[in-house]
Amino acid sequence: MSFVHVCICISVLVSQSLSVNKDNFKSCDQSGFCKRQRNYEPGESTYIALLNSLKTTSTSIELQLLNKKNSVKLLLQVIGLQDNTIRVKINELSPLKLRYEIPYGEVITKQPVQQEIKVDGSSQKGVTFTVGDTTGVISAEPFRMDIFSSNEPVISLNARNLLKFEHMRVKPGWFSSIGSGLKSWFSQPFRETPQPDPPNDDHEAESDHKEGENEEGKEENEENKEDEPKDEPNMWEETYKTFTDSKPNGPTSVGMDISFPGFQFVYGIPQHADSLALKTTKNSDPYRLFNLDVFEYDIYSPMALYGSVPMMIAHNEKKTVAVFWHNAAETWVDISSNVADKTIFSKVADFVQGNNEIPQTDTHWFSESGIIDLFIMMGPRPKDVFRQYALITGTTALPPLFSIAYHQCRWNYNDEADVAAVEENMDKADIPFDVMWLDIEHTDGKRYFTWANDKFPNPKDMIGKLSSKGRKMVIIVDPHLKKDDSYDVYTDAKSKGYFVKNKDGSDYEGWCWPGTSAWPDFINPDVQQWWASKFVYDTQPGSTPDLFVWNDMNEPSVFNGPEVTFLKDLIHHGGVENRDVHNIYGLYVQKATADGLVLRSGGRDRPFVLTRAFFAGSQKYGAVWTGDNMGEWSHLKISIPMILSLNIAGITFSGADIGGFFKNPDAELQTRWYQAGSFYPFFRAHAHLDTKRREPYLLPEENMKIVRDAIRARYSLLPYLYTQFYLAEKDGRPIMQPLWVEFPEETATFGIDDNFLLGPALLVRPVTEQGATTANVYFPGSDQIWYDVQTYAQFSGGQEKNIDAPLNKIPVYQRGGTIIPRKMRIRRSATLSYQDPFTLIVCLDKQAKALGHLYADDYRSFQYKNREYIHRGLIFENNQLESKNFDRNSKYTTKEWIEKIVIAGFKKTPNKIFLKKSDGSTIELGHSFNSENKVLTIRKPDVNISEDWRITIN
Ligand code: NBV
Repeated sequence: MSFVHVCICISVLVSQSLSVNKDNFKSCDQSGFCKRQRNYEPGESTYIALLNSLKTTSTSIELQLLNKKNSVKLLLQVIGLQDNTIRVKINELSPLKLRYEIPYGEVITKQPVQQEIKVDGSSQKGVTFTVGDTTGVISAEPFRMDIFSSNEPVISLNARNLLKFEHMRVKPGWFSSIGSGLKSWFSQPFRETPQPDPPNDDHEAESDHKEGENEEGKEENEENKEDEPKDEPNMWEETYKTFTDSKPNGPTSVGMDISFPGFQFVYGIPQHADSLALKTTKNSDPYRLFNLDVFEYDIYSPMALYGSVPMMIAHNEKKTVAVFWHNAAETWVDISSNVADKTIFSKVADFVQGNNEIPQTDTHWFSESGIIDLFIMMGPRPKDVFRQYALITGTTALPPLFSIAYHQCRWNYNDEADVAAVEENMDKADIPFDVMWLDIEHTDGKRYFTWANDKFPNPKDMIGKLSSKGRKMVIIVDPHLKKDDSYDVYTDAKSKGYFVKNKDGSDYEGWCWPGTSAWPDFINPDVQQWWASKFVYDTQPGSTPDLFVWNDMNEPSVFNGPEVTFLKDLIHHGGVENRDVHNIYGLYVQKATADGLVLRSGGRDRPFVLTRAFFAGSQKYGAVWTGDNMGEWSHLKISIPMILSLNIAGITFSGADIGGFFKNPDAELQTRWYQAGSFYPFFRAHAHLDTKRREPYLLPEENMKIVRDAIRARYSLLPYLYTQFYLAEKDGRPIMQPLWVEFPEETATFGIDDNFLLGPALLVRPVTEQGATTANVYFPGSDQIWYDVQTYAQFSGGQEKNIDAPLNKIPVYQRGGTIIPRKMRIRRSATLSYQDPFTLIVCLDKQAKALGHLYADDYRSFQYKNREYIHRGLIFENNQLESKNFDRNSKYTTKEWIEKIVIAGFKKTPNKIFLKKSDGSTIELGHSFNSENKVLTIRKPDVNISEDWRITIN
């Protein structure tokens, strides 16, 4: 099939039936290791822990695990980490060849700080240990590990005996056919046997790997050849459709069960188009984590999508724990539960019989290669788990302010005149926006870092015009480079040997948008630097400080590859197979791009890069979106759990294409989508090349006005959102949050994923049903008051209520007890509002108190890391509102001031209101009081936001 054919097929598909072609993607049964691992039923356990091999340091425990069937030994390491976290590594004791481990740097920035682990006792039965508040028991025979929090078991490893390590071995028949010289060479390890992480204190780890032990391991392997698992098809070579994976290392998968006793709900492991609460996979494939470009993806499906975060949270009313499976190979996760599958009748029967079985969720994880490297985060509450995970993989980098405003995108804006016309029309319709986007058609023949000169002859002038209104431009830069000897980016990479290689060492070539293409090997740090250097102003044509980047197709997507991606036996830097690093390729593309944007400003300005493919840790490098969704109501609805799932797995700066990428949404759907999207952390409208134009000013007037209001409301909220991003950078908390994050004890919230919280203070229930004029809103917290953000009408927490929601209404509520900073003067772009004054919205709780944060800086550079920011604490109690410096280290000055304060839930008519400033002066302030809705408005305090002040209401 030619490239033209591929394109035709794609556009035919766009106009015809829209649903994924499942034949293009493997089911578990079609994946050799998935099938083997999933069908594995060990009956009696295969592994025992050899207690006489116990070694300890002040921060780690080591034990050998013996596979009784084939005598292959594994090395178990349990490492205590700071903040109630435990790392469990299982690797082959003496692998024939070093198994891949993700290096410190991009996923996990550096070796996590270790914490003391105390061995409390060891007997014939096993070993007990303590790390911080956590107790663990390693049972020897059969091997299992149980983790307790306050004496209750919360996580068990291998409780179902599904630990299975396909140890590296010599291909059957091959060993006996080679000469003795080769045989002895082969019995040496290819590289050094992996060593445990060194402890980060003075105690030296005793080396476990004594001389000769590798030999011994090999001998065991050889001696026990008969006990090797039977050679099944797909172990040494695997064919899928017309593609053959040569599998030079044979079967190397690793798998283990992880149970969560006491937990009925588990969440996480994005990216899947599914509900937030994960389902049992009894009647489906396991959830798959393998970065893929899935054309027209199905919803409510465990199929893999563009990115992978192998992190899962288990939550109940008392505890929250999480696990992070640190492995970048293709991974599948099976979920079963002892309650979720029960019908209402069996639950009633349980009740009648007094069978109060403790709920439990069992999961089974398996990856095609690498090692088991599991981080166990002990919570005990959601915010603790987010912090613990952030200590491992990092937090979302504080984005520049413009990037959390509204983005106008389409495949494609045709030329400079088109860009100018869209901008003009947006201005005429008075709809603010900050960023214009250009898709692949802006390039010269899909050669990234070039411009189609006929359509975009003066990119710098075009960007300059946008800049004059404070706006920016984003262009797409995909990682496939057109094979063309006159294309300097391609020839440069080629001459440097920077492309991903075939197994024979030649450059890999595949098809993508430009035709035959090659892919820079982003796993190589030199390639990352080389790529970054392409964004330097002198190098990147048409670039200015207001030009930012979008990385698409970085799973990577290869039109003629197996499952539309790389072959697994392609070779990366250091001889590593794609099999080992597949899920981190996209992360490195985004990282290298972000590095480039930082480099071009000499380290001064914050980058903005949107990526489609991602992995754990991608939050450090920019934003993520949910790819090619459809302009259908069901896709609007699923966008909420998809973004929630990304948020709880650390990828907080995320959103979905407003309007849906494929198809032509009608005006109602577009309107409702803008309303929902105005609360996504990343807010961008986008559409496929073949769709009708749908910039918001093209909507029928009534809809246009509603959409304009939604976008303008987003702009008024930017100070609050920006403050939330700042706080998220500090402690890893999600921005878009499931209700249970703030109300962890409220069981009714555990299954809710159509209401969410934006930060801690706003409850949002977007309308996602066609024709709906009401919506069921769940108001969490029986002691809470919620205020409608438009009317200040009050609703008590702890109830679900059907609310009127005609087309112009977004059910959004501010929580009593919170203070939100807003900017009410809406300009053409957020950049133009840098110096504008704030309005504080104070919503009182039942005790007539409220708290809030206000964060401000220059909104674009890294200077905030040099203390140039303002972080105020806003406190309302005893009828006084006070602004206190939250951070004495900060030293930023600004012209921004406070022009208005709204206090909702104020019970009595105020008499006089005074403002006391930091210089000691006191002035009386004007005010008005609405006794009907209990809203007090204080006018013009006119205080600079960096000052201390206090307002007293008499
Ligand atoms: O670059 C074209 C599109 C892009 O608009 C979209 O957002 C990406 O997800 N891209 C995919 C490639 C073509 C998809 C059919």
